[in-house]
Amino acid sequence: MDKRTFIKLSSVAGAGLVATPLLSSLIGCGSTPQPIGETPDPFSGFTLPALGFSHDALEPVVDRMTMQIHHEHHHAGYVRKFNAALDNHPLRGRTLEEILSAIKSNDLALRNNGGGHFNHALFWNVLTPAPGTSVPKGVLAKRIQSSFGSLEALLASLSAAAGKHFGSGWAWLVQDEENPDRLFVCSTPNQDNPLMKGIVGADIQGRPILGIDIWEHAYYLNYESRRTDYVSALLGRINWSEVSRLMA
Ligand code: MN3
Repeated sequence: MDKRTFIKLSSVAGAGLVATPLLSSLIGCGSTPQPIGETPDPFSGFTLPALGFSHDALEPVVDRMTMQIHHEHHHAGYVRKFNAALDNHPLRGRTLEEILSAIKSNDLALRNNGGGHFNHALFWNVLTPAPGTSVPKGVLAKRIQSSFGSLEALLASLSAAAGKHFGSGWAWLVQDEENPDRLFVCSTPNQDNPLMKGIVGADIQGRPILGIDIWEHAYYLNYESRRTDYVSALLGRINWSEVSRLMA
């Protein structure tokens, strides 16, 4: 897989944008048969990506039931409603990243459900069941060093952003698009993310490379109101090679 990450892959695979029958069949989301005489529509909808691990693989950090509900109900619901919102929408047929960067703030169905799909797909990918086996390396390690001073400082910054965020949302590690060497931490409400140019402030726009779900549904069964405990446990299960791959 090249460095352009799962985002690109999941955009293509999820959107079913690729019109060639070979790739469509390979990625398992080819176009549905069209009645003769109608223009074929290659868009067949975004799909729920599989988890790369079993529901209990992150225990005790994330319990099996939370993981199952989160993936099969919450994330699946975002995908379903996102596809419904794209029906007859001018952005239908565009890639996921294109859609997110073009969403208008008052287009709540697309904003909430498109964001929900992207954010969760990224979230599953940057988690690993194996604690302590992955550390930032290479260019990512250098960028963390130059942007934060140390990995510990980055993790403290993520914990602080997650801890002080009011209500539901996400804490992010973001790559600055103008200066790719610069990484920064921020948080966004609900299912917004730093790709949403028409919605988030210019100071937090960029490429999200690590996201922490701080909705209560992500941790409440196990941690109740102890969000900080959840975040610090989760930060021990980050798949840094995936974070590195997500960089532009
Ligand atoms: Mn969630």
